[in-house]
Amino acid sequence: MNLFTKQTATLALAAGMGFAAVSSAWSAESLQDVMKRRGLSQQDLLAASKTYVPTGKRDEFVAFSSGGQSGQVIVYGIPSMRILKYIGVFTPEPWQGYGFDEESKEVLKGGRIDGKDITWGDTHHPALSETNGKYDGQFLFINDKANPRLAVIDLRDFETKQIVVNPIFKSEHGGAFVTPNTDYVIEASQYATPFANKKFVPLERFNEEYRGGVTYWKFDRKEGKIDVKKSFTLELPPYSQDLSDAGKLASDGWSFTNSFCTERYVGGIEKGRPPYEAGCSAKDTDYMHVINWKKAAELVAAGKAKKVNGMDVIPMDVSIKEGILFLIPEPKSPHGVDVTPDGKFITVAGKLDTHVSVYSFEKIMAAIKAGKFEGKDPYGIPVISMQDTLHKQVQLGLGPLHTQYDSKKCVAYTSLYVDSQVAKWDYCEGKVLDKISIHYNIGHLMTMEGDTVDPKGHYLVALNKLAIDRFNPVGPLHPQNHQLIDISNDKMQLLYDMPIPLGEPHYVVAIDAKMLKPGIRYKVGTNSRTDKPSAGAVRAGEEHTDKKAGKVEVFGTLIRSHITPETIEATVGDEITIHLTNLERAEDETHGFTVSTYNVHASAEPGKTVTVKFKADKEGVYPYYCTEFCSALHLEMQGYLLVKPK
Ligand code: CUK
Ligand code: CUA
Repeated sequence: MNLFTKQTATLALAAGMGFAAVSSAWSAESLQDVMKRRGLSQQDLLAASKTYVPTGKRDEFVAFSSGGQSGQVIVYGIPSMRILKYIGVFTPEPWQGYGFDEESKEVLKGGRIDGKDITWGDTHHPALSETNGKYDGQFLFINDKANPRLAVIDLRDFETKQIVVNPIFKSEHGGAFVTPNTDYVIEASQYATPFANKKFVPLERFNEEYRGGVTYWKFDRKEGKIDVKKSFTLELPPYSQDLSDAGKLASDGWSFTNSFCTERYVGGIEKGRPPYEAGCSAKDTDYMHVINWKKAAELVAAGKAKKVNGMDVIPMDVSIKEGILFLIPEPKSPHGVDVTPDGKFITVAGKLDTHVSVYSFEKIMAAIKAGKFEGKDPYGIPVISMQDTLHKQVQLGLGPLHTQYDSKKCVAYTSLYVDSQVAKWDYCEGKVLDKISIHYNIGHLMTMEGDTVDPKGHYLVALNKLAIDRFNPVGPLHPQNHQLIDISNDKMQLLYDMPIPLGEPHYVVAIDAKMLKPGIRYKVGTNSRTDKPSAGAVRAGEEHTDKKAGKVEVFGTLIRSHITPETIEATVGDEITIHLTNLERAEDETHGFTVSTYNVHASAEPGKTVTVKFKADKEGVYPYYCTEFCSALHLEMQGYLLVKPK
């Protein structure tokens, strides 16, 4: 040990001297020298100084990005755009033991559909929990478009705690968006299917028997879980319902969901019919759905809903009769529907229109109150006229998609997909203020806390669909490009390109970093996925192994640099369960655990108890070890599973 210490000290001294020599040589180089050597302009330098976060310093905002087809969430800092974490959500993620230990398998099990494990997801819209319309830093929700699911992530430890399956839909895109106190998480269906998941209905019966809908998942903040029994769905026509937003302040209690393909077109090129994209964009307008969710919840409480597949569903005729559902035409094949911070206006961007349309909530309410409708849709839902409710229409450019808001009054930003631009505009006066080119083809954009009642301004992130030539080539599948834009001045300034190497992010939300207060250790013996004491936890000195016929159950511990027990004995065919409690209290002292060839892995952060389970189906000797380089004697943190023949 003495020798070890001395040797380390000598090495450190040598390394230190080397470094000192190098750094003094470099410090002779001036800023001008570096600019010349690297070909940087003054503008580049300004951008760099706005994004650079010196070593040891932290970012101002933390962003939670959907991971698209990876089924995960990506966490990064703003303005540095440094990736901080991937959170395993719908897809197993071995670093976190997600899907490889028993605790997380229970979470993934919640996402089973028709008895099948679904081990991927298409995440689109993350939503942070809100209190009084402001982010509170407690929870994150994210949807799975491909399989109609919603996940809850607890921001005390950034772990996925729950996945729920929508029993009414087959796909969903219009979630997750939360109501101002996170009473409900809104999830709208995307592609209409036979109502309530009825098995087979031919496409010829599309208009009559196919349906869409909006689900309001009830969130129980105390439990940190969705309460499926208190959630409900509104049955809607077979339009492709799309993005949604909850009203706030002036419009609290209402929600807005737009739609495309209100043509109710059913394709079939094979049968000589025009393709979907033509049939679904034949009309000049689609419908924004205007829903009184507060009253809908009261109707459910009053027993006016029907139980369908275990969920309360409000039939369309009830919604119409009770006056909680209205439609307003919106130009053409819209995408985003975004309520202004004061809740007074709703911005809709029609992908195939060059305008954004700003609707006045006050005018919508006036029309409803006066019973002034231009007619009904084919299902009898009252249609309020666009003219009666429009505040402004502003011509922005080609392919407007999504809108976010600034801390400055009346200022909004809209993504222009076809033009590859961000437009800054004034929604009160209805005029364009500035435009900036991005690279390339922007989908969503996001400003800091820009969908709350209190946007923070500063930065905007453009979520670009194509990167093309922006990064070093890595094969035909390119990363996506998140571009950071400074919006604190009149003119927008492009600061930074950040490749996203994990799926296609659709939307991202960013919160003031000060609002996040994650824990650094668990109470010793915690099952982190249930937030309850683990039945497998033991304290130091209490480790033991129980053997029953065909079963071996280990109650062990992990602490630098030792796994207790050091050997586990079993007979071929035994079911092995290993519980391990990390006894560490020091920050960042995580131990990992795996057993050779049994496809198990757990990440035990300080205090956590993890469980792996498998069948010892082949005789042999299997090393197990800690998978985190946790100390100088990390490699010695090992043991053997001895599986003897029968
Ligand atoms: S998104 Cu999901 S298709 Cu514009 Cu909200 Cu990308
Ligand atoms: Cu514990 Cu390596």
